[in-house]
Amino acid sequence: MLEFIQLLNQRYHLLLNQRGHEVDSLSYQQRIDQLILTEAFLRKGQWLTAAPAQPLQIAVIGPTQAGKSTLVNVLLKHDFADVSPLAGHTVHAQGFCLGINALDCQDLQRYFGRFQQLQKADLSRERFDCYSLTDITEDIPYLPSGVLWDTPDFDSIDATDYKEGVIRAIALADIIVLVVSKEKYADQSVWDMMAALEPLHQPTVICLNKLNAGSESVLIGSLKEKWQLTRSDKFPEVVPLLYQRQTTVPDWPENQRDLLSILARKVDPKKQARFEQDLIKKYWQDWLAPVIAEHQAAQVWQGLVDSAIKQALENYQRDYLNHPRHYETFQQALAELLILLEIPGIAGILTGARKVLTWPFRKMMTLGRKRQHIADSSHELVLLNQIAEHLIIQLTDQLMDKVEEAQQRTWWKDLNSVLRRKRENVLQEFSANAVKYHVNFQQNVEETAGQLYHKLQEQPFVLNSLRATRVTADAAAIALTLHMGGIGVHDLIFAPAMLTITTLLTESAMGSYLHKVELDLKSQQLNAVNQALFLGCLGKLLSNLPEQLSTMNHFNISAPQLKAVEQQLIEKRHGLRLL
Ligand SMILES: Nc1nc2c(ncn2[C@@H]2O[C@H](COP(=O)(O)OP(=O)(O)OP(=O)(O)O)[C@@H](O)[C@H]2O)c(=O)[nH]1
Ligand SMILES: [Mg+2]
Repeated sequence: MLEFIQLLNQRYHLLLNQRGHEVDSLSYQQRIDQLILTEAFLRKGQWLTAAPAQPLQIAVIGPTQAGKSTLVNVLLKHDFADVSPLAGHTVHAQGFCLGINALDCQDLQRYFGRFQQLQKADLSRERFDCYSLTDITEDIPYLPSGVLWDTPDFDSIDATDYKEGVIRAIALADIIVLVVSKEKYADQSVWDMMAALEPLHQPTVICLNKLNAGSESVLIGSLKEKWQLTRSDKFPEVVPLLYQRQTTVPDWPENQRDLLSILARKVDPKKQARFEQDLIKKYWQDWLAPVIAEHQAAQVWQGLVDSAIKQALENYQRDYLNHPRHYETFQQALAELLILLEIPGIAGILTGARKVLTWPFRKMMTLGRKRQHIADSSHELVLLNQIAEHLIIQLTDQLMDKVEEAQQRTWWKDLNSVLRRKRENVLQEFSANAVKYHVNFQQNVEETAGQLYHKLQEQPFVLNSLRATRVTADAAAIALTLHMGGIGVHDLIFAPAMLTITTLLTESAMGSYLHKVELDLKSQQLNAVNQALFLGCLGKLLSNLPEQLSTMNHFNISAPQLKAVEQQLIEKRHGLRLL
């Protein structure tokens, strides 16, 4: 799941960069933020799974200048964190280790991943993907042992540069200390953040900083209202911190001395897995909406391909299989039959050929060469290639229409370019496969001739009258010439001798059998063309085109890939069902 969230995040990033002007960039940015948070929270889960007994993590978070660093110093009773009147002063997550040693927290590097741990003094504004850990040896009355994090703000103009570090620190936290000043507590950014954090279920405390004496009850009431509008969990404890004109450092109230230790007892790392699910569940549909929209477009495309293929097959039937003048395959079977019969009357005519070709000529004429020659002169192949070309023209037109529609315009536009780019390849592959089909299908033609031959053996009268016909000999010679590459298949059909033979057989007692065998052959042919060429080649190549859309512009996460991830969500995670 972590990998999938990372992939989704990466695709959203690319898309926002590439197509920021076309997409709803605000909602894309929001989703990226949610994905960064989720990724960090899942990393925490992995970190906890690898080593469950981790020190408590408390993060002090809030908008800029709210007094986060000041509060960290108040809690630590010492000026460890740097404080400044300039907005966006803290730009790295800075951890202070209490009751534990920074060396015991080395494992945190696994959580922070590409973020590098540095000494606090080495943190620089040049590089944001760093964090620091500092040992605190003093005894601190307000804090349980663990790591107290000072974090950068999430609302200043520059905050986008170091947002990921803030989110990493926030997602890591077992306890959240939200610091807001009286000027900032109503800011949308604060409540957006609190809404985003709800599924993480972190015990929270709010520090209301820079208060004027006497104003706290009104502000706390207003805070509560905001909280209840934003979140469905209980309004947390508020610690009012009065503005200190002289010292610039407020005091932590004595009556809240144990507050953070009490909250620490509520932390239950065993619930992490369930909370991860809550988080993913909250956003899943929304994150995947554009992915699903691509799937829907791909389905529409599949529908267009399917009906174009269906149309192509109908054209093939109309213009070849059922066309009285174009259909040549059965004639070929008849030609094969004549050769099989080896009619005595043709012996003389064949002599010439036999002289050149060592007998038996059927063996000599290697199957492949003969078939290749027949394929080269095939009208069927010309027609099949025309049908494929027509199909692609038709689909290109339909794609143009789709580009005009409002839905998924870029997807269709890009698919159109992919089709243009791949058109020649598709046609070439189709053409090569058509030859392969045709050569292979000669096998069926020869089997059909074999069937007819056996049937003729049972019909001595027809056989004899065939043999008695002078024209039969001519036809056999023509058939042989076809084998040797002397004429094309199409010439065969129109050779008067062949026409006579066909008529003779059709009108004989073999007539209905002949008809049946012809229908059989056609149905095998229709099936072979459909499976090997239209579905197996054209259909497949065209259906796969959307996969070739650039991941710079499209999510391009396939439906099976998504299904596998959703399955993971349902199955794993300690038997809890998510979706
Ligand atoms: N006088 C006075 N100043 C305060 C008080 N609390 C905070 N400040 C001042 O407010 C300014 C900002 O405080 P910081 O603690 O640096 O605020 P921050 O939230 O860490 O700000 P960033 O790191 O920039 O996001 C500093 O100049 C502090 O001295 C207070 O109670 N009294
Ligand atoms: Mg600060």
